[in-house]
Amino acid sequence: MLKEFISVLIALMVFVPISIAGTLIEDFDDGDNEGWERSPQNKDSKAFWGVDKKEKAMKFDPKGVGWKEAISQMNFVGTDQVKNVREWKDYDVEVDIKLTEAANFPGGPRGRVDLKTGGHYVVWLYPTSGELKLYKNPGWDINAGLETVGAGKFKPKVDEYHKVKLSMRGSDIKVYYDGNLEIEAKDKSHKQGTIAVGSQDRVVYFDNIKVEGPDIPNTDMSSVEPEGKLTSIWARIKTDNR
Ligand SMILES: [Ca+2]
Ligand SMILES: [Ca+2]
Repeated sequence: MLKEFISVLIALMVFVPISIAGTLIEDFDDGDNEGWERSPQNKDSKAFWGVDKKEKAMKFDPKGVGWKEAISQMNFVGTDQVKNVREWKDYDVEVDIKLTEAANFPGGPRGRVDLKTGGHYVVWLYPTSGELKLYKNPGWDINAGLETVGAGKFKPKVDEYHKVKLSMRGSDIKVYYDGNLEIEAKDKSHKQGTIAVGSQDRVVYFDNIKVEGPDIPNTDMSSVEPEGKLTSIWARIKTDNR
């Protein structure tokens, strides 16, 4: 009897937390951007999106092109292990952002991105004025009908990482900067979708992305799988013995 009770207790401890919420972590420390893809907008422009090997973070660099050709975003489109990105509904997305100058417009994180239409919520940082803005947009293009959902403040700092969190629970949308609640809003336009990072025309770094919520599978996007590790070790041994 006691044995049964203990096994039920263990089963509850193991399964209950998993059904409540999961966490996806992406710190780019493995140097790849598996699962990330550029949006259709300005996809072929010279503006750069990719993992900076030294910084071990996602980097955007406009590469000197004008903002209209540079403005773009990197979407998390998922992998074989993470297939349900289009169905993510209630979740928090937290991103470390490093500005390289106190100038507009370095962009920010996006949530509930509809990979078909491009509709989304987005936090934009305005380092020149220290404003934070929460927008909604029905498509990929920033001129497709951008609307302000909320506004707040932050203290712009360059060359160091600061946390921006976009929290979406039903129609409650909140934005935190370094853990402080800065924007509280209500909106129903976008109900589900993936995450993204976007910028307009400033060099900016995104790192330590954390997504938490009931639809999110526990995943480390930067872990080296044991199988992959073994394969590379074997390959090295072979090469060494040649
Ligand atoms: Ca990193
Ligand atoms: Ca990876």
